[in-house]
Amino acid sequence: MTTTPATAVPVPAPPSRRRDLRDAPFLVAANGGRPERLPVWFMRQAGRSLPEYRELRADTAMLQACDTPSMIAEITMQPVRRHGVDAAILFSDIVVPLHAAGMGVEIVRGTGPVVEKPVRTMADVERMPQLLPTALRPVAEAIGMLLDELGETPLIGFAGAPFTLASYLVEGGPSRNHERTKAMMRAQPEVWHRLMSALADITITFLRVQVDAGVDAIQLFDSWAGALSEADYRRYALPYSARVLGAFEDAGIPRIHFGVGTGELLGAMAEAGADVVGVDWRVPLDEAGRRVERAVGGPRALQGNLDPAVLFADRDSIEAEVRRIAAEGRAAGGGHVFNLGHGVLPSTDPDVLSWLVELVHELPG
Ligand code: 1CP
Repeated sequence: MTTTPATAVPVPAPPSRRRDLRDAPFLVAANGGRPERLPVWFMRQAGRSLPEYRELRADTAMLQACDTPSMIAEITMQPVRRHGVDAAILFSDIVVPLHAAGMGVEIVRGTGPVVEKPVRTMADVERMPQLLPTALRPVAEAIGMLLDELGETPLIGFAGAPFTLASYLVEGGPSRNHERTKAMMRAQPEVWHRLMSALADITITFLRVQVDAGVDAIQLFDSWAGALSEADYRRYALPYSARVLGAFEDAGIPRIHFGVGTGELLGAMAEAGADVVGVDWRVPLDEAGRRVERAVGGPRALQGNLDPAVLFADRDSIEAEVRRIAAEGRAAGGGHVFNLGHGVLPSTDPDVLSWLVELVHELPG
């Protein structure tokens, strides 16, 4: 480690240390190509189901772990070592940039993000702090450590999309129906648009720090966008996700755009500026490919889409699903990155995940 002497002169950002991994199967597929073997990684592969994660996190609060470079790097590496997945995803959370900006947010075990003072009025939005890139130094430092450790395995950076972040801020925590959020869109549209604009800025800063530090791809998680009709998505959410994705159009790395229950939104989410469209288990990949192609006039790579609950079935049933999804992914015509349709469920047997990686690797990309 080198130390930098204190100086009054602004120090320019170091040049990105991004590695040249263009032949890595994950990046070939994400860029629309056909690698020799089908690449696979799992949303929420870091943490959750791994005993080594639970042990490491036993005495450390989630956001504290996300603020500690050595912990970020170690937890990011755990599923790569154990399962041999084709990509690592940075260990962090979608609320980390809100916390780093100084908003009162905690991640409560067994619940998820909880916001101290929900954002519900124009005054609340105007009080929102800006996010300074320097507040994310631990994230940049962890990425630097990971680039050394990962070898040929690409690293995915991520952020929550403005709509999904807004839902946590407006509701004050996880929500089934997003009722206050949807009420704000219609009843206080000027507050809504100011909030979404502020969240797009925060999201761009969070991703910019990760891209400058050298991540090989980014994923925008709009986990709860599926709660919106297409018309509402286009009016109230898409412009802000498009602003975020557009900011990285020339970054030279694939941009993955994912949501849950977004079968009706796949075309609109591709239009927002995705190189890879994430698909949950409700729509077969060949049909998802048709919806995306109709919207943007050409194929896009797809990521997905095994139902995470299928991993609790017997191995023959899992294998049948994997082969069906691989065939549908090939039929879709763009690249295919194998993944689950949503995150790994916490009680998933890690040995099943390792076996699944071996199985997917036997299939052509
Ligand atoms: O693979 C990984 O685990 C990488 C790290 C990661 C990612 C990509 C975490 C760690 N969180 C996320 C994204 C995230 N966080 C999303 C988008 C992805 C998705 O839809 O699953 C969302 C919606 C959150 C918000 C969040 N954070 C929830 C969901 C709550 C709800 O509204 O249902 C929860 C439970 C958390 C806490 C959290 N984040 C990550 C972990 C490992 C945990 C559990 C913390 C613990 O161990 O107590």
